[in-house]
Amino acid sequence: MSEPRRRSWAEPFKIKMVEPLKMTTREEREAAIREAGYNTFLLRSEDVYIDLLTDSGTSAMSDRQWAGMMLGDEAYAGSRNFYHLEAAVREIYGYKHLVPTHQGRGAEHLLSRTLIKPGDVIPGNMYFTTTRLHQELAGGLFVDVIIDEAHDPASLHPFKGDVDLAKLQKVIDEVGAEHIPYVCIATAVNMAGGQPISLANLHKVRALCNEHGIRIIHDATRVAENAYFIKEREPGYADKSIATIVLEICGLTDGCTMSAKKDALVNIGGFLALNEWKVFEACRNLVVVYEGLHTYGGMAGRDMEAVAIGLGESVQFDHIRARVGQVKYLGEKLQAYGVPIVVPIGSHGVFLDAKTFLPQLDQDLYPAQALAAELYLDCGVRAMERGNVSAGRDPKTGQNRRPSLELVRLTLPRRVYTQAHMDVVAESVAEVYDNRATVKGLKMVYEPSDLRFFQARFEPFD
Ligand code: P71
Repeated sequence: MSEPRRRSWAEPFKIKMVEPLKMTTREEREAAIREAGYNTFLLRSEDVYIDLLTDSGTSAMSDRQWAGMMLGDEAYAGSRNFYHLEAAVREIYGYKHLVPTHQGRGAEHLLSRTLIKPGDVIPGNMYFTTTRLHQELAGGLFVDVIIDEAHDPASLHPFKGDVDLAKLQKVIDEVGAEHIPYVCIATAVNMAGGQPISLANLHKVRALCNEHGIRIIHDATRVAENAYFIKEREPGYADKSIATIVLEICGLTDGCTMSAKKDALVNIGGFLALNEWKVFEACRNLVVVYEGLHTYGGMAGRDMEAVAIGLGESVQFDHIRARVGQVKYLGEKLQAYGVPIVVPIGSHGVFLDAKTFLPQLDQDLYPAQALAAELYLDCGVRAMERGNVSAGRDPKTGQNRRPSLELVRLTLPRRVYTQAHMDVVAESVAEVYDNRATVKGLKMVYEPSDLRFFQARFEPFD
């Protein structure tokens, strides 16, 4: 049977269960954001209409995943779901050994403690908040080796996740390969705006690391989304399947940390996967200290089953096309209105360029934080700050890092919202854009010492 003729894509699923949304009044939202210290992380989800805080753990599971939840083998040791997950990781990513963890940062913790010695340097294609913190807690120093274009929201480079090989070579020359336990390579680089790394670049990174005997550890959190962009944009890959591309990416690296809450379409879960037996053995020793027995690592049996099934769904072409397609739909609506966003439009969300959006605000008045609060006030859309608050303070100088990218992320959960929701979001952003001259900055009145963006509190700056 031939496929029905189709001019545009549509969601490759229909909806079987719904969750009603609550709408609020402007007065209610004013009270809620004040109460939350102008930090969208501190809002109650009940006070949010369309929740674009994150795509992490917020996706809708499929009927097959829910059925898998009923097959949970909740034995303390040797759960059948662990073996299923191990087989899925071997088949879909190609890594040999699996250490389950409760979520991505659990894997980062075990890996950092195992491989990093005080004084070590970890080059990477842009920082991620939890990843860098675990590297620092283990005594390491993160060094950014992503191409310059990644720091420019307006650059149209198709692979803004690429590594600048000259920067990487310089780090190796300066500190010596023996002080680099691994190079950290993220796919669909989150903080750059969901920007992919090309396979051509990753092959070169591999060759350089081979020359110096340095490992590559892959942050595989959004590897399927990266693979979709490779299929779309990289010469020679148009006819390859997402699954084949994912295997090629993973095959160029020595192991991965994974937050299964993103690509793998579950509400909780993660893992570490490694090819080297010795590193695996060391991490497996630590997992029982910090997470749980090595055959569940903090997950219930049912959760491991849902991850195993979700990994398979993540590499289906129709799924990933609709997922990235929905992000593109929202991004193009905003572009048509002239709203400054990070280009090319990324994989998991649309990133508003708050510096250009609110040029009247100095970066220490936290323009992205202020813009996220303003968006919530307009119609109850919740976004996330990804700028000066997220970047934190430089441990040496104690000053705000004032990163080049000062962004507000409108992140799309997978399989959760419809095109009509995207239209509402676009209208709300446009409304705030029309009134941008009236938006004021914020001052931080409470600052936690670690990952301050989660719990920091602000007041309007007059
Ligand atoms: C996201 C998250 C969740 C999050 C984490 C920290 C601050 C704000 C939001 C989590 C990731 C990620 C990458 C590339 C590792 C983790 C940690 N992202 N690597 O984007 O995107 O995983 O949350 O499961 O511990 O909202 P974890």
